Amino acid sequence: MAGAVAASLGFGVSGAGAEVLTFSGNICGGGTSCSNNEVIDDSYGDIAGQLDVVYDRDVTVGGENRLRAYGSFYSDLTGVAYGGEGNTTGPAEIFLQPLSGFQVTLLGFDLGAWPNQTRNSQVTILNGAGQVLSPSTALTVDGQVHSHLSYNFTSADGIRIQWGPDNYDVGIDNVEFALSAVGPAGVPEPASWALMIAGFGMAGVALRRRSTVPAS
Ligand SMILES: [Ca+2]
Ligand SMILES: [Ca+2]
Ligand SMILES: [Ca+2]
Repeated sequence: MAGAVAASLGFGVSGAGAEVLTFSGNICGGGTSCSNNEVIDDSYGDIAGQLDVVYDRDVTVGGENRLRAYGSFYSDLTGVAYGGEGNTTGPAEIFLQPLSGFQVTLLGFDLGAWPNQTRNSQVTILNGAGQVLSPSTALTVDGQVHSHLSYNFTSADGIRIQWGPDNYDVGIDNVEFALSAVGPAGVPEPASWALMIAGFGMAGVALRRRSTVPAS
């Protein structure tokens, strides 16, 4: 059932391929299509047992954990998520929170500006523990051609995408990420031990070789 729902939302459940949040389809009102400005379902993007996607229109205000959908007019994007209902104090956030045993890799996303106007915003990427992976970066988003940002951050704590304070006239789309299993912590498997021992042996060879190089 979860698989069928996920498939209908346009992303896969497993495998090596990237997942993309396109903010289109039946993702509002508990699984129906979105009117402009309608709240996006909390469940959109979630993958049972693997990932919870958490939306927040303003990380500096408690609660209000939602983003809203808009059909068009954010540059050349179709089906966009935005944060504010008017101006917000802080940035909006999409938190890609892997469940136990999984890690998430953020690959990129698009930003668009509403409507036909250049807009400014700031983007910060953090991991789930709040450590900054990409510091706050000022962006000018063209009103006709969207901006694409590419990343390659992986964390089992999750990835927080924050943009704002203008997250009302700057919307987000095509959030691309990949999920992968985290290896079990603790005692390595025998095969891993063999690899580690081989690795130590090679490190020893490298050290011996280096030590034979005459000092200059
Ligand atoms: Ca969710
Ligand atoms: Ca909030
Ligand atoms: Ca879209």
